[in-house]
Amino acid sequence: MTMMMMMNRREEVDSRLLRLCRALPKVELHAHLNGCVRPSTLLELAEECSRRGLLSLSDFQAAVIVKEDRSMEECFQLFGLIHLLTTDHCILTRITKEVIEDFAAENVVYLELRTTPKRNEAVGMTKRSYVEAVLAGIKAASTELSLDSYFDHKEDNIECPSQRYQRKANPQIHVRLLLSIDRRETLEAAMETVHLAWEMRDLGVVGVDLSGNPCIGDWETFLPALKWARQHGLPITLHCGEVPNPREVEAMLAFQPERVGHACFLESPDLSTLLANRIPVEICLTSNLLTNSVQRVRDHHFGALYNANHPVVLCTDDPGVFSISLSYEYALVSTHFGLSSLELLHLSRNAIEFTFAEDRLKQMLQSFFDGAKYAAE
Ligand code: 6MZ
Repeated sequence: MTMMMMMNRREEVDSRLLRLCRALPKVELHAHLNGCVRPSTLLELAEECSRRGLLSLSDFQAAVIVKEDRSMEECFQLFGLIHLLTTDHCILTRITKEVIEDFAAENVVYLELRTTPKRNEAVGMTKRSYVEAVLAGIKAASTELSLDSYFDHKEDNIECPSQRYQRKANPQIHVRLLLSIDRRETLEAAMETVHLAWEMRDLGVVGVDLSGNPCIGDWETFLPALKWARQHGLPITLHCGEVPNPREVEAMLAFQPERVGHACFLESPDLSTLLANRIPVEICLTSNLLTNSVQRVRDHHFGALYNANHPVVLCTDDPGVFSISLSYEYALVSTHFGLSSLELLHLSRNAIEFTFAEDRLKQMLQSFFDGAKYAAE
Protein backbone atom coordinates (compact mmCIF):
# COMPACT_ATOMS: atom_id res chain seq x y z
CA MET A 1 0.00 0.00 0.00
CA THR A 2 1.39 3.39 -0.90
CA MET A 3 1.57 5.83 1.95
CA MET A 4 -0.63 8.43 0.29
CA MET A 5 -3.37 6.22 -1.01
CA MET A 6 -5.44 8.34 -3.30
CA MET A 7 -9.05 8.47 -4.09
CA ASN A 8 -10.56 5.88 -6.33
CA ARG A 9 -11.19 8.56 -8.98
CA ARG A 10 -7.51 8.44 -9.89
CA GLU A 11 -7.31 7.25 -13.51
CA GLU A 12 -5.19 4.36 -14.74
CA VAL A 13 -2.86 4.90 -17.73
CA ASP A 14 -1.15 2.44 -20.05
CA SER A 15 2.28 1.45 -18.71
CA ARG A 16 3.97 1.74 -22.14
CA LEU A 17 2.63 5.26 -22.53
CA LEU A 18 3.79 6.09 -19.03
CA ARG A 19 7.32 4.90 -19.93
CA LEU A 20 7.29 7.08 -23.03
CA CYS A 21 6.16 10.08 -21.00
CA ARG A 22 8.88 9.41 -18.46
CA ALA A 23 11.50 9.55 -21.23
CA LEU A 24 10.12 12.84 -22.50
CA PRO A 25 12.05 15.91 -21.30
CA LYS A 26 9.66 17.99 -19.21
CA VAL A 27 9.22 21.37 -17.56
CA GLU A 28 7.50 21.69 -14.17
CA LEU A 29 6.26 25.14 -13.19
CA HIS A 30 3.72 24.47 -10.42
CA ALA A 31 5.01 22.27 -7.61
CA HIS A 32 4.69 23.19 -3.91
CA LEU A 33 7.73 21.98 -1.99
CA ASN A 34 5.80 20.52 0.94
CA GLY A 35 3.36 18.90 -1.45
CA CYS A 36 6.23 17.03 -3.10
CA VAL A 37 7.80 15.34 -0.07
CA ARG A 38 8.47 11.62 -0.48
CA PRO A 39 5.94 9.54 1.49
CA SER A 40 8.83 7.41 2.85
CA THR A 41 10.51 10.57 4.18
CA LEU A 42 7.28 11.79 5.78
CA LEU A 43 6.80 8.46 7.51
CA GLU A 44 10.40 8.48 8.75
CA LEU A 45 9.97 12.05 10.09
CA ALA A 46 6.65 11.13 11.72
CA GLU A 47 8.26 8.12 13.43
CA GLU A 48 11.04 10.34 14.74
CA CYS A 49 8.52 12.93 16.06
CA SER A 50 6.47 10.17 17.62
CA ARG A 51 9.57 8.78 19.42
CA ARG A 52 10.13 12.27 20.82
CA GLY A 53 6.47 12.40 21.94
CA LEU A 54 5.67 15.30 19.60
CA LEU A 55 2.88 13.56 17.68
CA SER A 56 0.93 10.35 17.71
CA LEU A 57 2.08 8.09 14.89
CA SER A 58 -1.31 6.39 14.70
CA ASP A 59 -3.08 9.77 14.20
CA PHE A 60 -0.60 10.62 11.46
CA GLN A 61 -1.10 7.26 9.77
CA ALA A 62 -4.87 7.64 10.00
CA ALA A 63 -4.68 11.04 8.31
CA VAL A 64 -2.13 10.10 5.69
CA ILE A 65 -2.17 6.38 5.01
CA VAL A 66 -5.65 5.09 5.59
CA LYS A 67 -7.48 7.95 3.91
CA GLU A 68 -8.74 7.05 0.45
CA ASP A 69 -10.81 10.12 -0.21
CA ARG A 70 -9.76 13.64 0.61
CA SER A 71 -11.71 16.87 0.25
CA MET A 72 -9.96 20.16 -0.42
CA GLU A 73 -10.32 21.09 3.27
CA GLU A 74 -8.72 17.77 4.30
CA CYS A 75 -5.94 18.39 1.81
CA PHE A 76 -5.08 21.64 3.60
CA GLN A 77 -5.32 19.94 6.99
CA LEU A 78 -2.76 17.47 5.70
CA PHE A 79 -0.41 20.34 4.82
CA GLY A 80 -0.67 21.46 8.44
CA LEU A 81 0.57 18.02 9.51
CA ILE A 82 3.36 17.97 6.93
CA HIS A 83 4.51 21.43 8.08
CA LEU A 84 4.79 20.15 11.66
CA LEU A 85 7.28 17.58 10.39
CA THR A 86 9.29 19.63 7.92
CA THR A 87 9.61 23.20 9.25
CA ASP A 88 13.18 22.77 10.43
CA HIS A 89 16.36 23.91 8.63
CA CYS A 90 18.05 20.52 8.12
CA ILE A 91 14.80 18.83 7.14
CA LEU A 92 13.95 21.54 4.62
CA THR A 93 17.38 21.14 3.03
CA ARG A 94 16.87 17.37 2.90
CA ILE A 95 13.37 17.42 1.41
CA THR A 96 14.34 20.03 -1.19
CA LYS A 97 17.24 17.86 -2.33
CA GLU A 98 15.05 14.75 -2.48
CA VAL A 99 12.28 16.54 -4.38
CA ILE A 100 14.79 17.71 -6.99
CA GLU A 101 16.23 14.19 -7.30
CA ASP A 102 12.72 12.84 -7.84
CA PHE A 103 11.90 15.36 -10.55
CA ALA A 104 15.29 14.72 -12.21
CA ALA A 105 14.55 10.98 -12.23
CA GLU A 106 11.33 11.84 -14.10
CA ASN A 107 13.39 13.63 -16.77
CA VAL A 108 12.25 17.07 -15.69
CA VAL A 109 14.89 19.39 -17.17
CA TYR A 110 13.60 22.63 -15.65
CA LEU A 111 11.86 22.85 -12.27
CA GLU A 112 10.33 26.01 -10.83
CA LEU A 113 9.70 24.94 -7.26
CA ARG A 114 7.58 27.12 -4.98
CA THR A 115 7.31 27.36 -1.22
CA THR A 116 5.92 29.65 1.48
CA PRO A 117 8.73 30.96 3.72
CA LYS A 118 7.73 30.25 7.33
CA ARG A 119 8.82 31.25 10.79
CA ASN A 120 9.36 28.62 13.48
CA GLU A 121 10.54 30.22 16.68
CA ALA A 122 11.06 26.82 18.33
CA VAL A 123 14.04 26.20 16.01
CA GLY A 124 15.10 29.82 15.53
CA MET A 125 13.70 29.91 12.01
CA THR A 126 12.91 33.17 10.22
CA LYS A 127 11.45 33.51 6.75
CA ARG A 128 14.94 34.32 5.52
CA SER A 129 16.59 31.31 7.15
CA TYR A 130 13.75 29.14 5.76
CA VAL A 131 14.58 30.25 2.21
CA GLU A 132 18.31 29.81 2.86
CA ALA A 133 17.67 26.21 3.96
CA VAL A 134 15.71 25.55 0.75
CA LEU A 135 18.47 27.12 -1.36
CA ALA A 136 20.98 24.91 0.46
CA GLY A 137 18.90 21.91 -0.66
CA ILE A 138 18.97 23.12 -4.26
CA LYS A 139 22.72 23.56 -4.04
CA ALA A 140 23.17 20.11 -2.48
CA ALA A 141 21.15 18.51 -5.29
CA SER A 142 23.12 20.49 -7.87
CA THR A 143 26.41 19.24 -6.46
CA GLU A 144 25.29 15.62 -6.24
CA LEU A 145 23.60 15.39 -9.62
CA SER A 146 26.36 17.49 -11.32
CA LEU A 147 23.69 19.84 -12.52
CA ASP A 148 23.99 23.28 -13.96
CA SER A 149 26.13 25.00 -11.39
CA TYR A 150 24.12 28.24 -11.29
CA PHE A 151 24.62 28.44 -7.59
CA ASP A 152 28.42 28.16 -7.78
CA HIS A 153 29.38 29.64 -11.15
CA LYS A 154 26.58 31.92 -12.16
CA GLU A 155 28.65 33.65 -14.84
CA ASP A 156 30.02 30.51 -16.51
CA ASN A 157 28.59 29.35 -19.80
CA ILE A 158 26.24 26.43 -19.32
CA GLU A 159 26.89 23.65 -21.77
CA CYS A 160 23.85 22.70 -23.82
CA PRO A 161 22.90 19.14 -22.85
CA SER A 162 21.39 18.27 -26.26
CA GLN A 163 22.36 14.61 -25.96
CA ARG A 164 20.48 14.24 -22.70
CA TYR A 165 17.34 12.77 -24.22
CA GLN A 166 19.32 9.61 -24.92
CA ARG A 167 21.39 9.80 -21.71
CA LYS A 168 18.68 9.51 -19.13
CA ALA A 169 20.93 7.74 -16.63
CA ASN A 170 22.54 11.06 -15.77
CA PRO A 171 19.64 13.49 -15.64
CA GLN A 172 20.23 17.21 -15.72
CA ILE A 173 17.76 19.55 -14.14
CA HIS A 174 17.80 23.30 -13.73
CA VAL A 175 16.03 24.58 -10.64
CA ARG A 176 14.63 28.00 -9.79
CA LEU A 177 12.53 29.05 -6.81
CA LEU A 178 9.28 31.02 -6.39
CA LEU A 179 8.33 32.39 -2.98
CA SER A 180 4.67 31.90 -2.12
CA ILE A 181 2.35 34.09 -0.11
CA ASP A 182 -0.16 31.97 1.82
CA ARG A 183 -3.72 33.35 1.82
CA ARG A 184 -3.79 32.93 5.61
CA GLU A 185 -0.96 35.44 6.05
CA THR A 186 -1.10 39.12 6.94
CA LEU A 187 -0.06 41.83 4.52
CA GLU A 188 3.01 42.41 6.68
CA ALA A 189 4.09 38.77 6.29
CA ALA A 190 3.42 38.93 2.54
CA MET A 191 5.55 42.08 2.31
CA GLU A 192 8.39 40.29 4.04
CA THR A 193 8.12 37.47 1.49
CA VAL A 194 8.23 39.72 -1.57
CA HIS A 195 11.14 41.72 -0.10
CA LEU A 196 13.00 38.43 0.43
CA ALA A 197 12.25 37.33 -3.13
CA TRP A 198 13.75 40.57 -4.42
CA GLU A 199 16.79 40.41 -2.14
CA MET A 200 17.44 36.78 -3.14
CA ARG A 201 16.88 37.28 -6.87
CA ASP A 202 20.56 36.57 -7.58
CA LEU A 203 20.42 33.32 -5.64
CA GLY A 204 17.86 31.55 -7.81
CA VAL A 205 14.59 33.14 -6.64
CA VAL A 206 12.75 34.16 -9.82
CA GLY A 207 9.24 35.22 -8.82
CA VAL A 208 6.28 35.29 -6.48
CA ASP A 209 3.18 33.10 -6.09
CA LEU A 210 -0.11 33.56 -4.24
CA SER A 211 -1.49 30.25 -2.99
CA GLY A 212 -3.06 28.58 0.03
CA ASN A 213 -6.56 27.40 0.81
CA PRO A 214 -8.69 29.18 -1.83
CA CYS A 215 -11.68 29.23 0.53
CA ILE A 216 -9.78 31.41 3.02
CA GLY A 217 -8.95 35.11 2.91
CA ASP A 218 -9.24 37.77 0.25
CA TRP A 219 -6.55 38.17 -2.39
CA GLU A 220 -6.89 41.96 -2.22
CA THR A 221 -5.23 41.84 1.21
CA PHE A 222 -2.01 41.06 -0.66
CA LEU A 223 -2.40 43.51 -3.50
CA PRO A 224 0.13 46.04 -2.07
CA ALA A 225 2.72 43.24 -1.78
CA LEU A 226 1.98 41.98 -5.30
CA LYS A 227 2.19 45.51 -6.69
CA TRP A 228 5.50 46.02 -4.91
CA ALA A 229 6.80 42.79 -6.48
CA ARG A 230 5.67 43.96 -9.90
CA GLN A 231 7.27 47.41 -9.48
CA HIS A 232 10.53 45.64 -8.67
CA GLY A 233 10.41 43.43 -11.74
CA LEU A 234 9.41 40.16 -10.07
CA PRO A 235 7.04 38.04 -12.19
CA ILE A 236 3.86 36.89 -10.46
CA THR A 237 1.72 33.77 -10.66
CA LEU A 238 -1.65 33.62 -8.91
CA HIS A 239 -3.78 30.64 -7.92
CA CYS A 240 -6.91 31.75 -9.70
CA GLY A 241 -10.36 30.15 -9.87
CA GLU A 242 -9.47 26.90 -8.10
CA VAL A 243 -12.91 27.26 -6.47
CA PRO A 244 -15.83 29.38 -7.71
CA ASN A 245 -15.20 33.04 -6.83
CA PRO A 246 -16.20 35.21 -9.83
CA ARG A 247 -15.42 38.56 -8.21
CA GLU A 248 -11.90 37.48 -7.30
CA VAL A 249 -11.22 35.81 -10.65
CA GLU A 250 -12.24 38.95 -12.52
CA ALA A 251 -10.00 41.17 -10.38
CA MET A 252 -7.06 38.74 -10.59
CA LEU A 253 -7.21 38.62 -14.38
CA ALA A 254 -7.51 42.42 -14.56
CA PHE A 255 -4.22 42.52 -12.61
CA GLN A 256 -2.66 40.57 -15.53
CA PRO A 257 -0.33 38.22 -13.68
CA GLU A 258 2.47 36.65 -15.71
CA ARG A 259 0.84 33.23 -15.17
CA VAL A 260 -2.14 31.73 -13.34
CA GLY A 261 -2.54 28.34 -11.69
CA HIS A 262 -5.68 26.17 -12.04
CA ALA A 263 -8.23 28.50 -13.73
CA CYS A 264 -10.99 25.90 -13.22
CA PHE A 265 -13.89 28.26 -12.56
CA LEU A 266 -13.82 31.01 -15.16
CA GLU A 267 -17.06 32.55 -16.35
CA SER A 268 -17.22 33.41 -20.00
CA PRO A 269 -16.09 37.09 -19.76
CA ASP A 270 -13.14 35.93 -17.60
CA LEU A 271 -12.26 33.28 -20.13
CA SER A 272 -12.28 35.96 -22.84
CA THR A 273 -9.92 38.11 -20.72
CA LEU A 274 -7.61 35.13 -20.16
CA LEU A 275 -7.55 34.28 -23.87
CA ALA A 276 -7.20 37.88 -25.05
CA ASN A 277 -4.24 38.50 -22.74
CA ARG A 278 -2.70 35.09 -23.46
CA ILE A 279 -1.99 34.55 -19.75
CA PRO A 280 -0.33 31.11 -19.49
CA VAL A 281 -2.21 28.58 -17.35
CA GLU A 282 -0.47 26.06 -15.09
CA ILE A 283 -2.69 22.98 -15.51
CA CYS A 284 -2.93 20.68 -12.47
CA LEU A 285 -5.20 18.00 -13.82
CA THR A 286 -5.17 15.27 -11.16
CA SER A 287 -5.10 17.83 -8.35
CA ASN A 288 -8.28 19.42 -9.76
CA LEU A 289 -9.90 16.03 -10.13
CA LEU A 290 -9.07 14.83 -6.65
CA THR A 291 -10.09 18.06 -4.92
CA ASN A 292 -13.34 18.05 -6.92
CA SER A 293 -12.74 21.23 -8.91
CA VAL A 294 -13.26 19.09 -12.02
CA GLN A 295 -15.40 15.95 -12.22
CA ARG A 296 -13.82 13.97 -15.10
CA VAL A 297 -10.47 14.22 -16.87
CA ARG A 298 -12.10 14.56 -20.25
CA ASP A 299 -14.13 17.57 -19.00
CA HIS A 300 -11.00 19.37 -17.80
CA HIS A 301 -10.51 22.83 -19.30
CA PHE A 302 -7.08 21.72 -20.54
CA GLY A 303 -8.86 20.43 -23.67
CA ALA A 304 -10.57 23.73 -24.52
CA LEU A 305 -7.46 25.82 -23.81
CA TYR A 306 -5.19 23.48 -25.78
CA ASN A 307 -7.57 23.44 -28.75
CA ALA A 308 -7.74 27.25 -28.63
CA ASN A 309 -3.92 27.25 -28.88
CA HIS A 310 -3.78 29.06 -25.53
CA PRO A 311 -0.49 28.86 -23.57
CA VAL A 312 -0.73 25.95 -21.11
CA VAL A 313 1.78 23.95 -19.11
CA LEU A 314 1.15 20.59 -17.45
CA CYS A 315 2.11 20.54 -13.78
CA THR A 316 1.70 18.30 -10.72
CA ASP A 317 0.81 20.76 -7.90
CA ASP A 318 1.51 18.29 -5.05
CA PRO A 319 2.87 15.00 -6.40
CA GLY A 320 3.60 13.65 -2.89
CA VAL A 321 0.13 14.38 -1.56
CA PHE A 322 -1.64 13.12 -4.69
CA SER A 323 0.70 10.15 -5.41
CA ILE A 324 1.35 11.22 -8.98
CA SER A 325 4.23 12.22 -11.23
CA LEU A 326 4.56 14.72 -14.06
CA SER A 327 4.98 11.78 -16.48
CA TYR A 328 1.61 10.47 -15.31
CA GLU A 329 -0.03 13.85 -16.04
CA TYR A 330 1.40 13.78 -19.58
CA ALA A 331 0.11 10.22 -20.03
CA LEU A 332 -3.34 11.34 -18.83
CA VAL A 333 -3.64 14.12 -21.41
CA SER A 334 -2.39 11.82 -24.13
CA THR A 335 -5.03 9.24 -23.17
CA HIS A 336 -7.96 11.62 -22.76
CA PHE A 337 -7.19 14.33 -25.30
CA GLY A 338 -5.40 12.23 -27.94
CA LEU A 339 -2.03 14.02 -28.02
CA SER A 340 0.72 12.20 -29.97
CA SER A 341 4.24 11.86 -28.54
CA LEU A 342 5.40 14.71 -30.76
CA GLU A 343 2.53 16.90 -29.55
CA LEU A 344 3.49 16.07 -25.96
CA LEU A 345 7.06 17.11 -26.71
CA HIS A 346 5.85 20.40 -28.23
CA LEU A 347 3.62 20.98 -25.21
CA SER A 348 6.61 20.55 -22.95
CA ARG A 349 8.92 22.69 -25.10
CA ASN A 350 6.37 25.51 -25.31
CA ALA A 351 6.39 25.75 -21.51
CA ILE A 352 9.96 27.10 -21.57
CA GLU A 353 8.68 30.42 -22.85
CA PHE A 354 6.40 30.75 -19.78
CA THR A 355 9.12 30.06 -17.20
CA PHE A 356 10.46 32.92 -15.10
CA ALA A 357 14.03 31.82 -15.90
CA GLU A 358 16.65 34.13 -17.36
CA ASP A 359 16.71 34.39 -21.17
CA ARG A 360 20.04 32.59 -21.48
CA LEU A 361 18.69 29.49 -19.75
CA LYS A 362 15.47 29.62 -21.76
CA GLN A 363 17.45 29.64 -25.00
CA MET A 364 19.61 26.78 -23.82
CA LEU A 365 16.58 24.71 -22.89
CA GLN A 366 14.91 25.48 -26.20
CA SER A 367 17.94 24.28 -28.16
CA PHE A 368 18.07 21.18 -25.99
CA PHE A 369 14.42 20.44 -26.82
CA ASP A 370 15.06 21.03 -30.50
CA GLY A 371 17.75 18.33 -30.33
CA ALA A 372 15.35 16.04 -28.47
CA LYS A 373 12.63 16.69 -31.03
CA TYR A 374 14.55 14.84 -33.73
CA ALA A 375 15.04 11.91 -31.39
CA ALA A 376 11.24 11.73 -30.94
CA GLU A 377 10.42 11.96 -34.65
C1 6MZ B 1 -3.63 26.23 -3.22
C2 6MZ B 1 -1.88 24.98 -2.43
C3 6MZ B 1 -2.36 23.83 -3.07
O1 6MZ B 1 4.50 26.23 0.50
O2 6MZ B 1 4.59 24.71 2.46
N1 6MZ B 1 -0.76 24.63 -1.78
N2 6MZ B 1 -2.50 26.17 -2.51
N3 6MZ B 1 -4.17 25.16 -3.87
C4 6MZ B 1 -3.58 23.95 -3.80
N4 6MZ B 1 -4.20 22.91 -4.42
C5 6MZ B 1 -4.29 21.58 -3.91
N5 6MZ B 1 -1.51 22.83 -2.83
C6 6MZ B 1 -0.53 23.33 -2.04
O3 6MZ B 1 3.75 23.85 0.26
C7 6MZ B 1 2.47 23.56 0.77
C8 6MZ B 1 1.59 24.77 0.63
O4 6MZ B 1 1.33 25.04 -0.76
C9 6MZ B 1 0.03 25.56 -0.93
C10 6MZ B 1 -0.59 25.66 0.46
O5 6MZ B 1 -0.35 26.96 0.98
C11 6MZ B 1 0.21 24.62 1.25
O6 6MZ B 1 0.24 24.89 2.64
P1 6MZ B 1 4.80 24.84 0.98
O7 6MZ B 1 6.13 24.34 0.53
